[in-house]
Amino acid sequence: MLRFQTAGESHGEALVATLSGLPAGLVIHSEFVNRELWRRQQGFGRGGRMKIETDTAHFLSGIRHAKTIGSPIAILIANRDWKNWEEVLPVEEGDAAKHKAVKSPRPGHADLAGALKYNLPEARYVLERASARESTARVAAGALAKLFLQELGIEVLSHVVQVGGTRLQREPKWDEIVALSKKDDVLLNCVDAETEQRMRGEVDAVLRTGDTVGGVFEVVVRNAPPGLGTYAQWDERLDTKLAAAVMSLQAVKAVEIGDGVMAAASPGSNVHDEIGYQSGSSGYTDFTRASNHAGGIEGGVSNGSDLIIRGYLKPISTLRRPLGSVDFESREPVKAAYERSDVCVVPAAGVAAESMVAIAIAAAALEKFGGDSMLETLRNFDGYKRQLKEF
Ligand code: EPS
Repeated sequence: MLRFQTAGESHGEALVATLSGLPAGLVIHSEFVNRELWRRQQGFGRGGRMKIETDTAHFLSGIRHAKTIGSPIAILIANRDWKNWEEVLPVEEGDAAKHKAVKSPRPGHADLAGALKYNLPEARYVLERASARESTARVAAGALAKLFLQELGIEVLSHVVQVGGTRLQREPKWDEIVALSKKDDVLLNCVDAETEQRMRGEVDAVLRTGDTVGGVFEVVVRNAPPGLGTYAQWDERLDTKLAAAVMSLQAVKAVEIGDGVMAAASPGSNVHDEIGYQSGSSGYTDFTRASNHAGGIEGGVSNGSDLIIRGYLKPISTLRRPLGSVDFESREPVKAAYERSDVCVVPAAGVAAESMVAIAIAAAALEKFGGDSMLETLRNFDGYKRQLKEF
């Protein structure tokens, strides 16, 4: 069973991820993991923090001689900013005068709900854990899930389909999404250069006005075999797992699989993907589809088409021109707290979502194919692929 958790606070010493259940013998390239961490830091509209950090994975356990050994993997990503916060957020009692209280909760952030829940007099500790900085640890773990999936021939990438009111008006090609992931200068991770410039205009506009902007990213899983997940129980459906994985990301307020939103307003004849048959096809099976409105999932089971998952991000809730709030202590009306933040994180959230999707797909693949070593997993997978061809 693949299991994963994270720990760490935005301005604490480090972020940590643990991942257990990967088979032994998987080759780990730390450059790949660090490149994924770098990708999460990119995009037009990131805040000053990204100039401080160069996120780098430090493996503490579970990997020896560049391969997994079947033991739990622990990964540490140091916060460079910690040196500026050591006295503000000490583990020991420290000097209370140095504490930086978050005195008025930001609408949209976890500040108020968290303070009420944990009985905290102000929101500093809430912000520290609720911050999207935590997604760094997810990306480190997700990179390992991606390396596992690559051994099965499965790729997971994302691109941005909307920033504010500007939406990509065409279907992307897989090669375009791959090319985006290889770029060393990331603007808004959109496959269409002209649309990307208009997206940039959306970010520029909110930068000028002290506001923030959200958008939509799309994660594509290429070459997932049919048969992952099952309709047999509600919580074993692949769409259940993918929706939860993506919804769990900070600022995501809706998740869509395939053309889910549009499908609700369309007749069935425009929505369902007609089935064909082509003997000797290069796919997992000789059954083919004329379209992929379903986003690769029918009845909670992958059907062999690309998996398409979209995440809808609200605008970041820390505003330079803050909304109304209430002072925690005086209960008087004040403006919400402001602290350095981003104004647009749609490309970065897409990278974090790739990681969450990769972990969910790796878990579903391991559930189906099992295996304590890569040799065993790949043998089981090959047997299943043969079975599909012989169906
Ligand atoms: C983030 C780091 C944070 C924020 C951001 C995500 O750094 P800092 O708070 O030091 O500027 O920039 O967090 C939020 C947007 C949020 O709302 O909490 C990162 O590494 O992604």
